[in-house]
Amino acid sequence: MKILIADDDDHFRRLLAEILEQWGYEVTATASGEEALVALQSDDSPRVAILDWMMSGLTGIEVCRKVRDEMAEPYTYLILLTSQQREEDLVLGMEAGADDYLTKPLKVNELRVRLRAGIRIIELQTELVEAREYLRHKASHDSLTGLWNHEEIRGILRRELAREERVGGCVSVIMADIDHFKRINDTYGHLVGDEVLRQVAHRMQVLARTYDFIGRYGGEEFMLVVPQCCRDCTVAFAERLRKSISRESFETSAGKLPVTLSLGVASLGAGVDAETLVREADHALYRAKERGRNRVEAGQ
Ligand code: GH3
Ligand code: MG
Repeated sequence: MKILIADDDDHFRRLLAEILEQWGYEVTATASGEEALVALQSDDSPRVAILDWMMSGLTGIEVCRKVRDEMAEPYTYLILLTSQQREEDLVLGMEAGADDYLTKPLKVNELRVRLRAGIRIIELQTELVEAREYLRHKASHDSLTGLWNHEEIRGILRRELAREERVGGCVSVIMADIDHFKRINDTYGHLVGDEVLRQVAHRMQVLARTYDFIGRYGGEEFMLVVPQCCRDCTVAFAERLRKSISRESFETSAGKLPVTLSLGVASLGAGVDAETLVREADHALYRAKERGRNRVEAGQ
């Protein structure tokens, strides 16, 4: 665990660093509030900081305020060091966002237990954030393919349409559906069908730009939201997707299986609502199926 210390008294700073290092902590020692703030705002910053209240320049209390105002996450546990024992000063320190305080001269045993309490809080907070991120991911992604799920991809489309309306330009939608997928399930079983779904998703992800969004719309149907790309550009993209699926058979536990995709493209300017765009893409997909599958069709 990394601990930051900030104290402009060289002797005290060195002493504190030595104690902490003896206890096995990795120490980042800084001699001013400004330096401490930079270190706390850097990537992989220490999650626990011991800040001297009185420093020339930015004081410990000001560092606390700035950290709380400017950095929501990851949470940093802040301990103020003070020789002022007046109660109102402590209240001020805690109100500025400090989690705890220690008074100088330092009592080593007290430092040890207070640090342990702080680290426990940081560890609990890390666990909570991880659990929240896991749930957030689970709620927005399809568990089989890892793509955005139905609700999320629709939400993304609405957001992208609202954004394009502000900045101008167009958002395109591709609806893509695996051809005769039922046959794969019926012939080789549902699990092989799942393998194919996962691999189709993966091949699409490889081709997409980082700002394209791919969702599993349902069953063997996918929806792609393609920002900043109008009709011709999206048709070309859909064509690349189609080829990347049909070009090479899929390696599955039942052997190599050929798979094809039919795609419908809709591309409309600002002011169009999500429903209309999806309906247009759906109609185009339907035409692609009717006209023989393994092809791309586009709306007007
Ligand atoms: P078309 O070319 O007209 O799209 O024919 P299709 O066979 O692909 O379409 P159909 O709608 O008849 O069948 C889709 C099948 O996809 C039926 C359903 O059981 C299967 N399916 C839906 N979700 C999953 C899934 O998560 N895993 C697997 N293995 N199959 C699924
Ligand atoms: Mg299908």
